[in-house]
Amino acid sequence: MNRRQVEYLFTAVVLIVLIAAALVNLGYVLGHTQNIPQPADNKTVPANSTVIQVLGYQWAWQFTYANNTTSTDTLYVTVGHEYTLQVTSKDVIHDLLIPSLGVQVYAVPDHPNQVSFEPEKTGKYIFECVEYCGEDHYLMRGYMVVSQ
Ligand SMILES: [Cu+2]
Repeated sequence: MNRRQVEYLFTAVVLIVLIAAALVNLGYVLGHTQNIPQPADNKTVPANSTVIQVLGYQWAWQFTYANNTTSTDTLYVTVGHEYTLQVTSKDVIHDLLIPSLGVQVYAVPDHPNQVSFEPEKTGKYIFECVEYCGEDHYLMRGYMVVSQ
């Protein structure tokens, strides 16, 4: 084999490896994204869902409930009831993560995002901002209290 043939062979082998890796990865991604809600159907509030307004700001989370009461850094919900969080921000981009629910939603100024969920177990669950948003970013955390 001359030098040119070796280069063709090397290029072909690399291409085959990359295409194979891409196909494996694509299969994995398609197999694991079936149940993720898409942003397009993320603007209508489901029937029987209670809306809670969520405002992120440097550096706290404020929750406003249907009866106009508010709480800061603690989210109060009831088990077995469906909620819709409408999330926005007063200043910079924040990102609300509630790991126990698998809920993560960006808080973007002038661009409300929403996510719906139904807590299934009572307890106290941590939530936090997972988008670096300034020097006291680490303080943007609190608890979701799920009561009976
Ligand atoms: Cu933040």
